[in-house]
Amino acid sequence: MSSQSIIEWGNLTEQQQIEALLRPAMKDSVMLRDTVTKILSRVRQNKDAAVFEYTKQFDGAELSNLRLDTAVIDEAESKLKAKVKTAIDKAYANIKTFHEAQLPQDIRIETSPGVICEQRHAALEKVGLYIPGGSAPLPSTVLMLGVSAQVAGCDLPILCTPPSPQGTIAPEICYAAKICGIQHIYLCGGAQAIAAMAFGTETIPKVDKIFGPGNSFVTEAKQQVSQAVGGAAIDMPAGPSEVLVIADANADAGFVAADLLSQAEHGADSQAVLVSDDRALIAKVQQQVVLQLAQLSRRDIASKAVDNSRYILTESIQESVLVSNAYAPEHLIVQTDNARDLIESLKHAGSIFVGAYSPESAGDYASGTNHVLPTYGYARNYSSLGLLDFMRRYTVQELTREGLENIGDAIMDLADAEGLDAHRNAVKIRLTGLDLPSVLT
Ligand code: HSO
Ligand code: ZN
Repeated sequence: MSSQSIIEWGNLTEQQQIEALLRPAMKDSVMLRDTVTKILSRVRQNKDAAVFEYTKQFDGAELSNLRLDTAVIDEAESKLKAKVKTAIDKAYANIKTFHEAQLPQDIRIETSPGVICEQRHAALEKVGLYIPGGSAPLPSTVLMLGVSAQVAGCDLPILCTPPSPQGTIAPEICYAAKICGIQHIYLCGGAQAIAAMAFGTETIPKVDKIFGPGNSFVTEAKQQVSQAVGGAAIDMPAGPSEVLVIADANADAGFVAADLLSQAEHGADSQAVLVSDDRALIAKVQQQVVLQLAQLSRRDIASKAVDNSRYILTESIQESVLVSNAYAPEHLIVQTDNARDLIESLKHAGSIFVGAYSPESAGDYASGTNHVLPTYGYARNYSSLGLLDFMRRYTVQELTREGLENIGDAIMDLADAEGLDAHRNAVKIRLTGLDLPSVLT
């Protein structure tokens, strides 16, 4: 990263500025799409049999049952190190507190005399939570999705995660699921898991909405099932994880470097961007990155992401804010004097971490906010995951005769303006009756 050159924002043309903030192209190959389409249609047709086959092919596990025995879920707690259990419990409590506070208020209002309108909320009944496997098991993601489903009151939350070749999953995942009230864990991953949850199999129930991060196959599968007739809704589109740090001359270069690296270690395609108005600070961060990177157990992965990181020098912190707004980062860390004063002007970010003592890791694990966030610039138009994503809102209305009289003319005149006679008649027949020719017998 030290070899990474500093981009001087003010010297770039508008086009160069756009290019400086481009994400790496998401894999959108025909091969990826076709492979996923094939997996979806085979799971749709052959159900469990196809999932067993793909689990053998992709995860190397020969299973006799796709559902994890509930005894395994119950025993997981005894397999955890005490400090891990305590950490999961602490994170659970904070995430629950924050998500309980998000419970929405129903509305009941009389818009005109005799016209009652209500907005109510109901939990989605069946939700599917996807937890990726791979090099690091993610109990924190189980908590983010599982607590939300639990607090919302979803009846049947199910969880899919790929098994090891031995057909097992990490006890941390099982324990986190258990405290979120999840009894149904299925041993499958990838596009086949998304297909199974979207369409249902003999063993895996069909769900209404699928949540959770995943690799490019999972992301593509989520996109395809969300468009398929009889498929499932999805939480949000996803790309590689990313962080943008805004730091001024007084920021601690070691803190900033640690934050950039905590993003970089997620994957080779992770994005880490530093925007600062101070050239000396950028240089210090670059040195720190080199020093800290060398100590990381995942330095091979992190160094690939570090190679794609960007250091942008601006004229002022106000200009840094503009750069951040243009990039729309998933995570935004602000390490400047009076960081809180900038919040109002930071328009597009999935989650904002304010001040020197608010690392991204806090939100990733245990502060209480949800770590499922819009990536890839979607922070411009998508929300961070929250309780409402596990609910649907709907309306109720009730009019008295007086209520219908009060708004009847407006309804009938609008119906006339739209040329929709039957709509007008549905009011007229109630208020004055219709002049109909007598029925001939
Ligand atoms: N930073 C990731 C979440 C995560 N970090 C899980 C550690 N574990 C995406 O927000
Ligand atoms: Zn993270």
